[in-house]
Amino acid sequence: LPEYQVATETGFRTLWVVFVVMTVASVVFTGLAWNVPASKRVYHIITTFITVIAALSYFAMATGHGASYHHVKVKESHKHVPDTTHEIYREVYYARYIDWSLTTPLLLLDLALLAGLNGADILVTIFADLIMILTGLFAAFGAEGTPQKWGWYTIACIAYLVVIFELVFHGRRAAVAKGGKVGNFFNAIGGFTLLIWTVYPIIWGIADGSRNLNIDEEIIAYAVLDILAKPIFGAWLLFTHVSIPESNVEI
Ligand code: RET
Repeated sequence: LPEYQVATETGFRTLWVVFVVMTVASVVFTGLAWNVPASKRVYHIITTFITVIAALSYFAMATGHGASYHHVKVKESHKHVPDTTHEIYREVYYARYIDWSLTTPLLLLDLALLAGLNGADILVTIFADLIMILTGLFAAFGAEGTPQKWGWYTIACIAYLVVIFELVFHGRRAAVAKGGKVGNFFNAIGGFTLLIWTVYPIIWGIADGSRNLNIDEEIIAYAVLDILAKPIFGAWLLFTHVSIPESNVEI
């Protein structure tokens, strides 16, 4: 009999909680946008898009949309029992990848505008980021026992290294050159971002990759990360931006 790995009550409750958090953050960020002149609203608008997309993605997952089954045949080498296979159907929330393919470029745009990164570097950063998320999606549905799954994962990690390289080298240099408090703030919020983002591929490896976390535990781990990476990151950026005139974006 195949084994089904699915969310239970705990998982669904967590998805609803994050949906509410993302919705409240979207309302608060919109309110903050109205309290600054239109010329200072660029970060507010980008950051509100991020939490709105997350709210939609969490609504989909909490109502049972946005997930598909990944079928895995695991070979078991029992003594005296040759070639036994064990079938697993594990839920994969592909809605996360749709969310991430839109929100991670927007998060990077927030950081790139703060640093004052040039157009070429912004394009490379966002291109590498899209490759990371889309190859991560292929990894999630990749076949085991072939190079496919971990091959895609490796490619995604290389793309992630390009994103890190852009932020750490070009981003920091541009931010420090802007003078004032921008350099210090970019180092702080950029460091926070790298720390949180780096936990995603680790959770992926333990949950989707090797199935050492059940679906509920996976939902909870990503919930904590998503709240840190979107509403907490966003609130920090918006409140600090208002007090640093050099962080203004001229468009
Ligand atoms: C995957 C798996 C493949 C390898 C790598 C990954 C990285 C994902 C990251 C996601 C960040 C998401 C954020 C969401 C916003 O809330 C796709 C998990 C490297 C870095 C910040």
